[in-house]
Amino acid sequence: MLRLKTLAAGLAFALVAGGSAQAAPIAQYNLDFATPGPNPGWAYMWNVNGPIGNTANYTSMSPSGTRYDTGGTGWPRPEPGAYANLISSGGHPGRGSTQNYGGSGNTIDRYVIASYKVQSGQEGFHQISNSSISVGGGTGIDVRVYVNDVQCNRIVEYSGGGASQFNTVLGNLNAGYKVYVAIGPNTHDGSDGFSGLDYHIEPVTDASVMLWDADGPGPGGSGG
Ligand SMILES: [Ca+2]
Repeated sequence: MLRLKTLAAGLAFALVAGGSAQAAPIAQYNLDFATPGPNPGWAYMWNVNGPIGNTANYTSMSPSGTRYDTGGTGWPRPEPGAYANLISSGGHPGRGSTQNYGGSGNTIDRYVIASYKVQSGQEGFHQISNSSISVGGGTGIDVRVYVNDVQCNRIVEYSGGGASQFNTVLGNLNAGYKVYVAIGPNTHDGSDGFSGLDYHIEPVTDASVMLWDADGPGPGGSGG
C-alpha cells in the first residue's frame, strides 16, 4: 500500500511538472495587433461571401485608425458589415441572420475573424491558451475556432457572465496552416460590442492534453 502511494505521488508530481512547462507562444492576439498593416502571419477578415467555416467566403477588412472594419464610407459601414470591426482588445461582429437591413438580403451571421498563418519554423502541436472575451448584452456572441476549415471549438458568450475563455487544442499544424478565431452576432448584433479579447497560439507542452486517434494527433474530426 505504501508503494502504491509513493507511485501515485510520483505520478502527480510528474504531471504537475509537465503542466508547468511553458513554451513561447508563436502568436498573441493583443500583443501582435497592429494597424494600418498587420504583423507577419496575421489577417483581419470577415465572411462577406457566405457562411462561416468556409475560408473561401472570407476577405480582409480595411484599416481605419486603430481598427479594421468592412470599409466604405460613413458609420455604420454599408450593410451587412455595419458595425463589424476588430481592435487590439475587442470589437463588434457584423449583422446577424435575422437582420435583413436596408435591402441587403442578409440571412447569415457576419463574423469578424482574426487569422494567423503558421510561419516556417513554427510547425508543431499547438493550442489556444490564455483566451478571454466579454460581451455587453443582447443575444450574445458566437465564438468559433478553426484550423483552416476544421472547427476546433465553439462557445456562445452571453452578457452578465463575466469573461469566458475559448482555449482548445488545435492539433499538429504545418507551416501555412491558418488558425481562425471568428466572432459572430448569434443571429442579432444588438449590444454585441465585445472587450477583453486576447488569446495565445502556443505549443502544447503537457502530454496529458495530447489527443491521439488512429493516425496520430490532429484537430478533432479532421482525420489528421
Ligand atoms: Ca448578438
